Amino acid sequence: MASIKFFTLITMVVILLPTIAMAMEFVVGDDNGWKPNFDYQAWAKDKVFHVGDTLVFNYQPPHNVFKVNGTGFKECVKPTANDQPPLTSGNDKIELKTAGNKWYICSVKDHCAALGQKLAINVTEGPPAPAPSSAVRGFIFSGYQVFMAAIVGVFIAVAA
Ligand SMILES: *[C@@H]1O[C@H](CO)[C@@H](O)[C@H](O)[C@H]1NC(C)=O
Ligand SMILES: *[C@@H]1O[C@H](CO)[C@@H](O)[C@H](O)[C@H]1NC(C)=O
Ligand SMILES: [Cu+2]
Repeated sequence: MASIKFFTLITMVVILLPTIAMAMEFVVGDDNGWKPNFDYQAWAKDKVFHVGDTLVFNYQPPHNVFKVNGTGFKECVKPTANDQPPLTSGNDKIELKTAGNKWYICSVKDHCAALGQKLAINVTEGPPAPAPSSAVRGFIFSGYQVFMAAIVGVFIAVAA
């Protein structure tokens, strides 16, 4: 009964898709990209960033992206050591791996200090709302997934 196996496979994909989709990709500034004279605090204000999400910085050189600490953000000072080079690709993706506050600046001229090319976000633990009905070893099962799994179970029971 290859068709049952195929159906089951497809259904499993449908079940798991929301899990994959839960990791969000945030394009910083949306269509404005990463540039001077844009209010990134306003952009970030109504967004919730979770561990596992990704920030995408789109820009034209010579802008860049330095990850800094709170002091570096406030004073627009890039890291002194060469061990933390800036991102310069113009399409930089940064995965948010830990919770807490993260700060990013452009170090070119006065873009950060005078022109607001700086971003501060607060990354929160855990999956986005709605809260999962159960969590198993880091795998999150939403009510939707439990529902779909139940349907597959019934189908297999009937087909067997
Ligand atoms: C912030 O970063 C700067 C530059 O990398 C460093 O010198 C400073 O010690 C850091 N401050 C804190 C509080 O970590
Ligand atoms: C960051 O978010 C966490 C969880 O929502 C909160 O407890 C914490 O106070 C926030 N930190 C700042 C500096 O806003
Ligand atoms: Cu810049």
